[in-house]
Amino acid sequence: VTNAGEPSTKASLIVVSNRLPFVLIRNAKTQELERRASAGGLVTAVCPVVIKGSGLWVGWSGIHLEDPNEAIPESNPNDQTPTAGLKSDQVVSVNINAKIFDSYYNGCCNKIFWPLFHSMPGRANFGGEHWHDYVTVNKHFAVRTIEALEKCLAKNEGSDKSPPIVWIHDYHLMLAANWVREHAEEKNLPCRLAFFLHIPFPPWDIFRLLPWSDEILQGMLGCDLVGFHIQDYCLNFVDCCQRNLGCRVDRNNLLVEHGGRTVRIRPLPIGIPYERFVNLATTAPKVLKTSKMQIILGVDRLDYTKGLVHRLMAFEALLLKYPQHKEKVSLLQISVPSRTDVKEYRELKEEVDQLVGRINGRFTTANWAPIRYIYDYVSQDELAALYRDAAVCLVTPLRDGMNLVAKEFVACQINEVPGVLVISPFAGAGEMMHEALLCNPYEVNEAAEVIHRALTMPEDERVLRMARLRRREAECDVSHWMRCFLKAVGALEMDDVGTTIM
Ligand code: ADQ
Repeated sequence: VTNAGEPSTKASLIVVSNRLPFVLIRNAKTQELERRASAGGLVTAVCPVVIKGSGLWVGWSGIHLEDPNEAIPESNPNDQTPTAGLKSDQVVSVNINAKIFDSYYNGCCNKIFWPLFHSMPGRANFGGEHWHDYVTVNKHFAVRTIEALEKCLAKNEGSDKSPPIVWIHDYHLMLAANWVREHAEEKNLPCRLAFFLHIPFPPWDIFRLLPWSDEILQGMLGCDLVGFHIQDYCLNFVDCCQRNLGCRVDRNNLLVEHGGRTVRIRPLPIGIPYERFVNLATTAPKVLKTSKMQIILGVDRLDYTKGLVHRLMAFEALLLKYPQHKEKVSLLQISVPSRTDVKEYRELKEEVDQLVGRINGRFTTANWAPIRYIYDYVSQDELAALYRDAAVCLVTPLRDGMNLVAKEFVACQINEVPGVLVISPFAGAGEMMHEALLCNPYEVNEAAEVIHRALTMPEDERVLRMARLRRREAECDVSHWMRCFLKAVGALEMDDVGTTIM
């Protein structure tokens, strides 16, 4: 099945997310605001649809503006990224008092929802004041979204466009949809409302620990369509609606009745810009100089959900049990700094630093260090070269909504003799990437066995497994995800239907 071309729709798309698809920075010399582009997969897929359909993007710009009416600059003329075509009148920036924003973002989103939704309630810190600020910020986003909707409808007046689609993203904005619906109904503004959660939705027994669980469900049920990465998260959500709110549900067809409406719940597994990674891997110069050393690669945000401590312990167990790998194998772990304002993340950094030091101290020889650890952001080129030339990629989160690293690794595997993907069943990606080696990160000794198996896998088996993994990711790339979303919300142009893989 071919999957070429951008998906198209007759409706304008209004995306609402915590962050805009670029950040604003203030030029120290001129004091003017400037855009700094972002190149994530989500932006690559969604931005062209927003631009083409004269839609809008609502979100925070990454800077707290003293004057909330200060104009958003146009993109830099040299900008080649997907956001370049997004005009400033297509951007609705949300400005919130810095203290309230910090309480909403770090206090509530990162310290309550993030651990709880990853089924780690022991790490959640339920603070009532943070919830209060979460409510305030979500209300403000809803107000700005209504302004965006009014602007969009005014612009589309007289055209043959269908009602705009308002697409709200992620755990930062789980309450906003209901208020958007209420205001839109009051003001008679036609629209379709959709939500997508990028992290797992937990089982009822975990979800009900949340003091505000009913409010969250009611917020999300303000939408016509609620999307998750995989079927399990959909079923968890349906279950919670039934048990918390007493909604009538249809588990087979993933439907929830609420407030006299039927809400559709859909698995919409996200993909990556596959071709972009293939091209990067084709042109990126070599980064690893010693071709004889087998590299085991880990690439993650430094987050406790990613299972880094368990991974390091599994690698240590490998060296103890299979000493033949000493001086032949090296673990290259790249961790991008993340949420450094949160204490748990600073403590995790300390723990990882110490563990890397201890393992290296134990095994290092005059010519070899078992672990190379980079705590930094690396460029897309460098990342692609590492993905391409690694023998094994370890994607072993304790829990992860999807995990894009597994998909990026597979896309970059263009060498004749490919590497091996090791994946945790607790990542959404582990559900679909059947040809990878499964590894339970909690079982450290067993994980060491899986890594050994990956390092010693016969060439023909590697080739077969990788070919199948690559084919699936090529087909189910991020444009395919966008197309599936438009189809689920009932807004895909007819010409596009033929190329949709479900
Ligand atoms: P994340 O938790 O951020 O995303 P993931 O899906 O793995 O996790 O995406 C991380 C991205 O950051 C990848 O594109 C990767 O290339 C990049 N990255 C990581 N380390 C880097 C480094 N050191 N330098 C440069 N780039 C680096 C959330 C959810 C996931 C879900 C996505 C998308 O937690 O489960 O897959 O959203 O829905």
